[in-house]
Amino acid sequence: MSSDAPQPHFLQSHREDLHAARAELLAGLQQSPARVEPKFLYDALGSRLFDAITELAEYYPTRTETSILAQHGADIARAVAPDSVLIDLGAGSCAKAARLFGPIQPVAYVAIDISVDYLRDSLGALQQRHLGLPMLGLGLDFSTQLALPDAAQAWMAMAGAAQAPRTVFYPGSSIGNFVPAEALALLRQAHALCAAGGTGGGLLIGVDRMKSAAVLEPAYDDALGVTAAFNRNLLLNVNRALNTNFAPAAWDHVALFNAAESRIEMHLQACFEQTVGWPGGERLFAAGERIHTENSYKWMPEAFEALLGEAGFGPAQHWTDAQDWFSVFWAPL
Ligand code: AVI
Repeated sequence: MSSDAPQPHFLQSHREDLHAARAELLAGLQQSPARVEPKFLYDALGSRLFDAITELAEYYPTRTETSILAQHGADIARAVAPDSVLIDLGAGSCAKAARLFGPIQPVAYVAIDISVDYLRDSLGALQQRHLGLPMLGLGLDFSTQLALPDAAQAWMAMAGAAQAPRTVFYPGSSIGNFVPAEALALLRQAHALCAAGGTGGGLLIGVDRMKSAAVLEPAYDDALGVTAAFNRNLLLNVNRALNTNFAPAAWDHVALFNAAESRIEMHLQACFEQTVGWPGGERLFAAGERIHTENSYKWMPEAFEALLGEAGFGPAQHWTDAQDWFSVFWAPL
């Protein structure tokens, strides 16, 4: 690579607060039933295990969303404002957003993930394939607050995109990992983020739809046990953060469809009675007692459209697949 090849710009605005993470974990472990926030699923190994999940035959959301974006790319491009800044929430490998570059032709690309280190390689490689597109990698935990820091606004001004419409892209049905009230709060912040740009902006968001438990449960409890490993790995992450002595093999992976709440729940269930200790404390778990680790809400399209409206967006349109399993919504300002 020549030294004058364009390079993406990187900003890390999220600083991990270990003290707060420990306090949150301890509080959750002492609740009844115990719970650990799903963000603890995603250490480096957890992120790789999640990537493996997306390749599984049973886990339909990723490939279904990809097929919708490919099949309806031209319609999506007609809906999205031309010359917008593409702001990618939870960008990861940046692969999904990169597939939109052709159809929507953004003027700048802002990839947001909790860790900018995770973005460094993928965004660097992507920049070499799109030399003329200004790219910013931003380390931000948008699950707590979604707003661009001043340095990111300054970068957009330097890239000549301060007044450009903003297309916020939130794929993968990650919105489903929030309870509806939190999902609404995040969508309101996404609306404010779009509204701070030029006219014509909006939100392009992937949402998993309600379907039968016969399809949903295997998607979260696959035959190879990859999702089980993903769930149990959370315990290793907790051990590191809290100095607990969880033994992952002593916990069963449970994925169940809660029809009343329209969600898949993941739990870890104690295989036998056991005491888990940490410096200064311990908890006895009875055989069969569970730790709730994740919710994945499934939405009816009408209900999600109403939620977008409540968040301040204009009338949304959406595209789906042949089985009506997943929807990609365009919600304009
Ligand atoms: C990241 N998120 C949208 C995934 C989901 O489907 O809720 C996480 C996941 N959990 C188990 N499998 C995948």
